[in-house]
Amino acid sequence: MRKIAVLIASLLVLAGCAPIGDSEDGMELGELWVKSSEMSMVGGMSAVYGTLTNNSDRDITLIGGTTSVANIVEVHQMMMMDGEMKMQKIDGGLLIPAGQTVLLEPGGNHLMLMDLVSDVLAGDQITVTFEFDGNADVVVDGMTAKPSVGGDEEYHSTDMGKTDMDMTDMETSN
Ligand SMILES: [Cu+2]
Repeated sequence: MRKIAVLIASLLVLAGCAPIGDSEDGMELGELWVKSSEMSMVGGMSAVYGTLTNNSDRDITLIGGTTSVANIVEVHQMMMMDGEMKMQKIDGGLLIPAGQTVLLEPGGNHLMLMDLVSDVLAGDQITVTFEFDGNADVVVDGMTAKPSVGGDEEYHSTDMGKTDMDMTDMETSN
């Protein structure tokens, strides 16, 4: 009986250790890209998309980021406001629940790059640091810029005056 008890005890120790190693580095980022568009010039804006997978057993929140190509990086969501889809900063960041994957995609959640310090042209490669609460920050090198395949719904407008208004709305929501 004693041998069995010892064996069970050591199995419990092994089982208890495994998830800890896993949660040391819980975030897995995939399919990352940055949008190139007519808005992605110096002083303009762009956005980063991809998948955020939380492999840990705890909740992790994307709270922001940094990149050499933009002065301002914010976590945004799309919201229906006054009958229109508009983007808005997510106060407190984007939650990625334990064991789940959250998408950053055109028309949905995205990491917003504003006040660009250099153009983001198709084929350019940039470096972005993702900042998390509950996980170490993740630096991604060589993120490629390409036009949005889903259209430019976030910034689409029928005239430039409308675009200016949307940008003002966005800034005042900060
Ligand atoms: Cu945005």
